[in-house]
Amino acid sequence: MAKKPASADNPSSAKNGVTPPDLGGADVGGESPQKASPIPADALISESYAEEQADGGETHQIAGGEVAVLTTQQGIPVADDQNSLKQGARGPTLLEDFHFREKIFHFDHERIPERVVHARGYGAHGFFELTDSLADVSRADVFQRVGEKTPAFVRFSTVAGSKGSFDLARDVRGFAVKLYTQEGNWDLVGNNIPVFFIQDAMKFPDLVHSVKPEPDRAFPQAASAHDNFWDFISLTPESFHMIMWTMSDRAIPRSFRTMEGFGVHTFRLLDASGKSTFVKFHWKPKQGLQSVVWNEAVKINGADPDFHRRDLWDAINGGDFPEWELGVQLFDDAFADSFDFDVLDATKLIPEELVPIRVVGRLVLDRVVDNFFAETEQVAFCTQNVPPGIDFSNDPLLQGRNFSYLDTQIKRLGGPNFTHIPINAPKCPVAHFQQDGHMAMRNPKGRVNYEPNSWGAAEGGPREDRELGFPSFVEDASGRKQRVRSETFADHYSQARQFFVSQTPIEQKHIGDAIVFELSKVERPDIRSRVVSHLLNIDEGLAGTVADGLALAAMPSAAQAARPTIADLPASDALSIVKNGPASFKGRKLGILLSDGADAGLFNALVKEINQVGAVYEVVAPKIGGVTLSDGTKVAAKQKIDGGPSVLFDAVAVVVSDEGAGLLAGDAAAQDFVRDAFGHCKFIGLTKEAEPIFAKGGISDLLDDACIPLAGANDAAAFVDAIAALRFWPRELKVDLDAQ
Ligand code: HDE
Repeated sequence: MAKKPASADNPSSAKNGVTPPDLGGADVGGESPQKASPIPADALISESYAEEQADGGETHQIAGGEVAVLTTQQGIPVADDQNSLKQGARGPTLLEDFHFREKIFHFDHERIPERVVHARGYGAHGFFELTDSLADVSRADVFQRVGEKTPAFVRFSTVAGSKGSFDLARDVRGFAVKLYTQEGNWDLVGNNIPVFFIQDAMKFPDLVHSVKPEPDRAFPQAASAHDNFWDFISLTPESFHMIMWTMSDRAIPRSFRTMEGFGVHTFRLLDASGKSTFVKFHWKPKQGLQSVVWNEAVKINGADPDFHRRDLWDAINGGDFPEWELGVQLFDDAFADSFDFDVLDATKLIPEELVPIRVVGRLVLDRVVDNFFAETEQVAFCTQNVPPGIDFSNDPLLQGRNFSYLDTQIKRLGGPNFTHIPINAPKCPVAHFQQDGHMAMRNPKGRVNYEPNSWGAAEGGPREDRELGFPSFVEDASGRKQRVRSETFADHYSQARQFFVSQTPIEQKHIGDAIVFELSKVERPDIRSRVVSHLLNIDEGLAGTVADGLALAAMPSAAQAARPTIADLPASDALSIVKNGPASFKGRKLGILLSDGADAGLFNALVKEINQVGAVYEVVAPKIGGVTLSDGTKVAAKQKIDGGPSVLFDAVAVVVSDEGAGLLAGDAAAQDFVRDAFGHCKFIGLTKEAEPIFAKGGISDLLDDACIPLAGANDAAAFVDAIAALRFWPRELKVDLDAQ
């Protein structure tokens, strides 16, 4: 008996707990369901498993085509997935119901421990292409042949928040890259900030405990604005360079696509002779740097907590593949010895002006994951994964990380065989004698599982190779065994100051605002004051702004500094976001607020211009069904006005009719739309009919050069040109209390 199709009048889901008559148990063991072309098994289960199973699946017909027959994990076809097995219709559930028990058992075990830090993340596939050979300094295969592409997987993340937290926390972003090279996996587990809070891995648990929700109350989530964090920071002067970065707009990026990435530590490159060159790795976004503003970030977190992951998903699926250049700063011992700071100290960077960046490749993300859990959640980065030709330095933070990552993966992924999971498996040959353990998928074959052995080439298995194998840099190591921090790590403020003076005035203002915001959430005045005492060693103006913003009772004296601040380190343009913004609106999003009767010519011209620069737009309207334009054409909306606030867009245009404006002017969401766009210094295009909305929003008297009149189709091109600037910063001085 062939299976009957499930359809509306023959549903497989029984109401009232009654077994559906057409899917009774008797069918299961009966005539085999119709076999046809292999089912798309990989749509249901993991790739390798799918391959093995591809021929074995059974199918049956439902309205719309053939589908796979639901099975248990053991492959037993399931007759009824709606009702558990009972003794009588109203009787107890029976233990015998293996399908029910397996289903619930598996569900109960769906979660794995989230990452202790960087729990919230989002990944994508792509490739790395070498554009300039590094063969002169590194034997690494990945750096030899210009034009060659190496598969890549990248996971971006926030640090402090849980897996389900919002994307726009003020936080460092992880920028972890796995390159599946022909000599094994290379994991460059970096951040979007080139320095770190601490110098010695010993302090990492304390740092992380301090920033996470406080242990008694379990809040605040994904926020550093609380006593414990600032208490720790105020007692850890080495963190102040990093604090300048995390209080800057770097910590609230517009998109993963608009962030830089940094390897942070000094690594080594080794050539074939074993000669070492120090290296710092940089990822430079082709999209230009861009961030949001804090008030906007807070609102985005409510409007779209998935703002960053959605942005990446949409960009890649829309064919706008994000791209970064890989840059290296190369230097030798002589430079390291002459540099003002220790190159092993992860709280310091090397200004690009001092050691220029050599661009050697590009990273392109062109494929989203098939399954979030299988790939993004299970991906396991380890700083110790480096191929021959790349090596570690003695940075004590890096040395500590090399222990931590492997250790954490064993806990998180449940055993030593996580490299068998496809996302973690190298794409080059793997041969060793390691075996067994939880979830072993591919044990070595044959009789021999040890080495040395005398079974000969065919049976004896793999052998070490002094030529091809991983060489560690050969160096002298001596010194007293002691717990100590090197004297060369002692300058904590000079580069913090250098970062601050390298910012444009608006960026400096944002740093001050952010510190005031954070410390205003700190309950203990002594902690607030202690932070200011450190700021005095960085920039007196900044310390004054913060003291004033907090209404501090008295200015503290400057914190005792282990080394006096070097006040005249030259400003570095590379450290500013504003100085490294995009040249066009490409990859950005315009929000167009439309009403019935809106000017069709203008709307169409805007769409044309936006498409031409490679940007996207979304229509926001009073109703999701859309609007009818002046020429009678209908346009569907992407967002209903109260679900599409202007914080979701890089710029907005308000294109409405008189009648539409009359309706919208009284609506709080529409008022917020224009008021927020204005408050966040965005460019705004507006038809003259839109005026009542701005009046009710209370901003019609404030309109400035970045509020651009749109009289008709002819104004569209100039508007789209103007919005390339992304923000009109002079406005902030007028709309922000902190600027008064
Ligand atoms: Fe990490 N870090 N980290 N970290 N880190 C982890 O590994 C650790 C540090 C970074 O998308 C953990 O798999 C120690 C610096 C990223 O999966 C853990 C120290 C930098 C990611 C861990 C540091 C990073 C992590 C948690 C101080 C920038 C996410 C889960 C010595 C260069 C990778 C995991 C992903 C994740 C330890 C400091 C970047 C616990 C001990 C500095 C991007 O192993």
